[in-house]
Amino acid sequence: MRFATKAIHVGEEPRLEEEGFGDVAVPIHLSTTFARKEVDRPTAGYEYSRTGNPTRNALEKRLAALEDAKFGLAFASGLAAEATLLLSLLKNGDHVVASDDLYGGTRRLFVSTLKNFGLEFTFVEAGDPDNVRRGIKSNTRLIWLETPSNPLMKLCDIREIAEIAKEKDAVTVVDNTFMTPYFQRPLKQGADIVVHSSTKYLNGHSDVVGGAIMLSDGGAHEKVRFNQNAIGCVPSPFDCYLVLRGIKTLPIRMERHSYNANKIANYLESHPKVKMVNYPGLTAHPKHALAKKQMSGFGGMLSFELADSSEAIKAFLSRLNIFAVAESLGGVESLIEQPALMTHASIPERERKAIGISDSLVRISAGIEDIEDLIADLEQALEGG
Ligand code: P1T
Repeated sequence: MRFATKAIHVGEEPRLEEEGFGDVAVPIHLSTTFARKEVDRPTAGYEYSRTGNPTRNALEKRLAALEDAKFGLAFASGLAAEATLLLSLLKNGDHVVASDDLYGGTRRLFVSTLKNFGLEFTFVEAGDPDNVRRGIKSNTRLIWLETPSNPLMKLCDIREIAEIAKEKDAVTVVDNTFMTPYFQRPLKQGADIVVHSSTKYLNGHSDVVGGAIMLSDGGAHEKVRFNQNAIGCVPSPFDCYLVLRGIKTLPIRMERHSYNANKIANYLESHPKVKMVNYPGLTAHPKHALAKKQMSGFGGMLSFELADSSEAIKAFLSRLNIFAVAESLGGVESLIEQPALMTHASIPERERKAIGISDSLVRISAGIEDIEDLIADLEQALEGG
């Protein structure tokens, strides 16, 4: 089965026999518990909804299929997935090498929460695989990559870094939120585990907070599955239904997000008030060649720096009519934000500057509206004042 077919059908096959009604859309199983005929035999394998739920099960099958993984697991948020994963695979004293440019909340989880449990983190500019190699220590168990990164759209070579990790017996995890499996398949390139904030493109309509893990190693899956239940950061059946519904249109949405982002990036690149644009689809992007090799599209995210003062940037943002000034990304509506003040404000200023996130950086999540309207909105906001 190809991608768009899987996105619609896997996990949601109509049940025509037994007790089935032939539903073509998965039922939302709200029941928190499941009665059994015999005390030692859960009905159809279901006991309690934190442990397993039929609607979540349908979503988990779909998630696995999209990344060509053996297993998929759904969580209550992207960060819940990340925390559960690291607490499942690592123990006190283990070390992680992570790319330096990460979603601010991921970095906060690592340095403010998980550090207190004896996990160590080293952040490196992973665009150069030698930096990853140099970051590895005798206790390194895991490499964490975000490519393209949030918010600077930096890329790293998954294949090359996964090989370095394998030499050292470390697991490679890729946060594939920005590209989605439609444009990038980290597992095919040697990574061991993929994580997602399904809040973003997978759901695609800015009405669910969710997370996902996809992997093929049975041992690792068992540990994460155990802690999905033991820690309990599970999504509601209604949220699972919404993500399943959102995924059905992922391929056509991603094409349009990418088309619009490409047009916006080109428009901004030639605007005199714009100092620089970060978008992997631009030939000026330092990793454009890697982007063409590693991804099958360039995605809907971009960031840029304005030459203006922070007051002027504030005024520019307030003049926008169609773009909403908001955190998050990956929904059908276009969003714009200033990472230093919003999504990445939890990173101390000195570290933020060292990574390259300047106060004048602006990030766009291109929606799927008509591109003429989006460019016109940016144009009037840039020209105004
Ligand atoms: O928000 P949550 O579903 O918990 O996902 C966290 C997360 C993980 N990984 C990436 C790449 C992300 O972008 C996010 C969340 N990001 C935003 C809210 C944002 O505006 O960037």
